[in-house]
Amino acid sequence: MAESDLSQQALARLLAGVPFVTQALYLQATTSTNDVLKGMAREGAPEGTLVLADEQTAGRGRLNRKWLAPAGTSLLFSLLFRPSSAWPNDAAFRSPLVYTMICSLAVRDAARRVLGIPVGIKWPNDLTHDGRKLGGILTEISTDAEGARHVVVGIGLNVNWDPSDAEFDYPATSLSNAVGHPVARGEFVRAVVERIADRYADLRAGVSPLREWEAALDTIGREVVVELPGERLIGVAVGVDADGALLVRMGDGVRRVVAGDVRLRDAGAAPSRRR
Ligand code: BT5
Repeated sequence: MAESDLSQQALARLLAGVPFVTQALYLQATTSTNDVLKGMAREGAPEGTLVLADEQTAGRGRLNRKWLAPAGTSLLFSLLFRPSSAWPNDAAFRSPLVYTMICSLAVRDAARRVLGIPVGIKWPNDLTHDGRKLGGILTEISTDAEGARHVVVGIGLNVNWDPSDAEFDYPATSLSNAVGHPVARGEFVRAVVERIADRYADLRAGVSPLREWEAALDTIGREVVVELPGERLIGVAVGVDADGALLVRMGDGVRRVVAGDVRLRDAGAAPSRRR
């Protein structure tokens, strides 16, 4: 394998001075950055701890699905939030989805600013470019022994590899595919984390990301297929409610979808690939 462009020293240098980041740990290979950070959180790691790996042997998506990426090709990192109940709009902090929202919007901001490309969001946690999956977010909320909540957000982004032939549930792409040349991972991760810091500061000040996130969803206004356990819904996604649940208009009214996989009906993703 070619020598990685990231290292403990490089990461520390890149993230020095970025507000919110309190410590950054680089791992050449690990199981899952979410699992490592959850362990650190239990041991008292401060808010703003970041763990990044060049390779994961047990990278996870939602529902224990796998996140797969060849070593050194991607951005695979997790960030720790410790929401305080003293903050103004406490209710907003209780939903794990709000952290997914600010982090998705941050990736979108960074892609526009650093690379000049549009990134969409596929409800609830996928990042897309040109209708293909570019990355995903896994947000996990836990409670410490003392009862305090903490949130670990894991971000996986395909950067310098071509996943178009990979056997995933949904067609995939990468930043380098989107721009036609290799992308500097360090510069990109810094831009994403800076934007997360800004958006988290806004959240703490009581600004909800909900409507901006809704506007960024590829899904709205489109005919969608929603896969629920034992049920498949087909309808038009008309918006999200105050909790971020997807509202799908069907023949017999509007259904509220809290969890589930959503596919655009005309996206051409092969359902036969689903596990
Ligand atoms: C996600 O789950 O999309 C969230 C992925 C989060 C990964 C990050 S990496 C850093 C941190 N540490 C972790 O262990 N996880 C986080 P979900 O919506 O459930 O999508 C999972 C599905 O995406 C899989 O079942 C595959 O079909 C597909 N997939 C797997 N790897 C992919 C890739 N590199 N690019 C595109 N699709 C992929």
